[in-house]
Amino acid sequence: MRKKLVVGNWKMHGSRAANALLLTGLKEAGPWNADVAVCVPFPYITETALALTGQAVAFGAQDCSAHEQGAYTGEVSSAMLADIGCRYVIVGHSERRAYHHESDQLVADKAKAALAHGVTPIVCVGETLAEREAGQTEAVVKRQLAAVIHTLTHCIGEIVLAYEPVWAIGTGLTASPEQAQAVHAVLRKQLAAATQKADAMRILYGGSVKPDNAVQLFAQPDIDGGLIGGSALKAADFSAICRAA
Ligand code: G2H
Repeated sequence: MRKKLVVGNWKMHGSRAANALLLTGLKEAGPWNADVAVCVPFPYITETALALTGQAVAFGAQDCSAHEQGAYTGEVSSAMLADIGCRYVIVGHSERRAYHHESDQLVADKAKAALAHGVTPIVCVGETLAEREAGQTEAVVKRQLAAVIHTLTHCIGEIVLAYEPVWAIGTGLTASPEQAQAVHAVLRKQLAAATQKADAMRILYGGSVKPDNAVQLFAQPDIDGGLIGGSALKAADFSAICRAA
């Protein structure tokens, strides 16, 4: 039995004042049966860590460099994330693939760098609407995951995978539980061909998860929790989603 994991992806939202309110709300609402984490903008990680001291809510970042260290202006290494206590880092979110032209291989290299420092990468895969309509969903997510499997080899069992159909992100459109489950099953089968740990690995669903659709999504056999964007910005909504897991 896999323990569910719910991760808040704050994206580029927040301020010191707003974060303090949100984190206080979460502290009051928890604990939950699921594992819970928040991935926050870089400048707020340390303050988030302090606010969550003694709480069963982990924290992490939304991206990391594939490089170890050096002259990479603006980059943040996974060693730095480990140094400040990050448990997770999101890599390969579709917003980074689309707006920052991140390739499948770069995403895989970032996941490898994170694991090298004991930070668990939450690797995102997902198809665009055009790809879904062209019947390419399976091929696209399998290609994205294959790069990670090939790069991590025996460490693949250590990642968290997140399926986020691009057409469902921040649009209010959600994949139906059946649509999501079908892709999750494909991904788990691909993982099973690569590692004996596949059955223990968590595959999260992301894309307009809300309190009122979380229960049905999380009831699917291969959906092990969620990566939550918009609904992670309100303590009551995020907490309700955590309760549903
Ligand atoms: C997908 C998700 C969080 P939202 O990007 O990663 O965001 O829940 O707003 O669709």
